[in-house]
Amino acid sequence: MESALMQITALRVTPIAFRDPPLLNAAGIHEPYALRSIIEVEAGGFTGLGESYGDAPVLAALQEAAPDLVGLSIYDLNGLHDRLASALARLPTAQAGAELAPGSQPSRLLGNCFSAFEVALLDLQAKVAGVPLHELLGGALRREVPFSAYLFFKYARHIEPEEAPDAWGEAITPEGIVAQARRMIHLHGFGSIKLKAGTLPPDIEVASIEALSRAFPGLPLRIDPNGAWAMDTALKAAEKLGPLIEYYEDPVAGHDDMAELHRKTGLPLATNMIVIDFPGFKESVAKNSVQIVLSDHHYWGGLRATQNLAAMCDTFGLGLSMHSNSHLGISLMAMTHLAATTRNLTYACDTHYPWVEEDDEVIAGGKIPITGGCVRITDMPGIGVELDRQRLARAHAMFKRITIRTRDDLGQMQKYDKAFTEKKPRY
Ligand code: GKR
Ligand code: MG
Repeated sequence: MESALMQITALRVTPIAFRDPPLLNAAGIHEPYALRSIIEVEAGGFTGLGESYGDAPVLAALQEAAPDLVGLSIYDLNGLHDRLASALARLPTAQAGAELAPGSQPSRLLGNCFSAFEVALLDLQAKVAGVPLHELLGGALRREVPFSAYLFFKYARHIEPEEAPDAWGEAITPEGIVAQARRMIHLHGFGSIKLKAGTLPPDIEVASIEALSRAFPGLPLRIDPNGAWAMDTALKAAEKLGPLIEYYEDPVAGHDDMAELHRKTGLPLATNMIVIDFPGFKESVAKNSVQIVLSDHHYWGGLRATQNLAAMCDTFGLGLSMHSNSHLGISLMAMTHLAATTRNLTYACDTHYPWVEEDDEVIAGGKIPITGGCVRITDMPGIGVELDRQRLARAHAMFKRITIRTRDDLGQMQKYDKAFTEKKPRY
């Protein structure tokens, strides 16, 4: 009965851009701006919020589908799926998406769009019920969700002379990485560290983990070369890394090499690259290629699909952690509510949020605090955040001002080094 009254009356998909530092990774380097879409869904005087990728193929899909969702009950998530599937079928075949932003890959479009709108609908459902999102997701098991300090090798400034340097400075040596970790831990109190690798020569990256373990004795450490290392390199690195890391994330590419590396080293291997859907999960179980899956509701098809993933990990004895791309506070709070309600999510989650500038956040009150290494859930209805319209307008204006429309870490790196290619393994 109530459901008939709670039909979607309006939707908005607003593309935004925010500043991003020159962070190095296996694909190249971050451009000066990251893109996101902010989703607003209205029904019964309430507004539900979502946040997703802002790359052109995803944006086009979200904007194509949005009008079709008017009139849908906010509780009808199967209906959401079906209407999205029909809307996306109208789109021309999408171009390639960014490799390190799996949600922007064409094959992931439906799950990605579903997730974007599902979060907004669940926020709306919870607001209508007057309960926090964590209650809708099954109840909070923890009020504070731990995140890890996500470190990157980086340059002091972008190559574009008009872009101002950030406050983090250069980090291209083990000493630079330790200094970056000190600053991040000082600001946010993180109790574990992840190092993005696959970019500088592996000796420097391994030495950086060794330096971190000396500087922060006892803190859990992870390293993530994004599949850029050859088997020999990963095996050699494992001799030094083995005693120091809690898991080894995507050191090599593909199920077969990951399985071989695990057989030879016994180290727990994690991934956000080879298990990004259930067929990939099935292959990993058959080959024992992965021991810890990094979930990410943005490309796993939403919050409820990620709960299914958690149940699968539990069933097959795999660990569960959480992946992140560059994002703002709506995503951070959706991730936090999900993690707070997921029993077997026992590793600190990843987040790029410390790299976001305060002025670039679009939610009321500015950036969400990360203190003691944790984000806290609240009992405010829904996700617990609202948009600040001025901030949103500013971020949208930034999107309109820049020319970046799809993440291109490779192209950005080629501005520094024309000979840089996407060759993998790189080392
Ligand atoms: O932002 O450079 C980056 C990361 O490399 C990101 O794109 C990855 O998706 O964080 C990610 C990861 O864990 O692989
Ligand atoms: Mg990763």
